[in-house]
Amino acid sequence: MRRKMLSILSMLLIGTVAVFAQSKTEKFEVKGNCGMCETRIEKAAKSVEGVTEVSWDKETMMTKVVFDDSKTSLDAIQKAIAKAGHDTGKHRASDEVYNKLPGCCKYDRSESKDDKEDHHGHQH
Ligand SMILES: [Cu+2]
Repeated sequence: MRRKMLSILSMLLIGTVAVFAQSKTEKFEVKGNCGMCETRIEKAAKSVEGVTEVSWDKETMMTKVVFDDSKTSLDAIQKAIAKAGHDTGKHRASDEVYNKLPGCCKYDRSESKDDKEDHHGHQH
């Protein structure tokens, strides 16, 4: 009888922990250039309900997000960032939004570098 009570009690405890442990931390890449991009990316991610923390690093282009797993998903967050003009691993920003970004924010989005070589050559 006592043993049974204990196992019920521990099951209850595990259940309680699962309910409260919904805060998830994830990292993913977001393309960007400067401090303005940082503001834009973080603002976009924070506008998603359930996101509590965002930080984008312009050196590594990695975004760290903390969010409530029951309210939103990594996919929804990346979608919101893409909507603001920044490519993420899962979602690509539309050309229209990308073209509206300020000049300094036009990050290099060429996956195939073949057709952009002429920018780097300085032969005269
Ligand atoms: Cu920028």
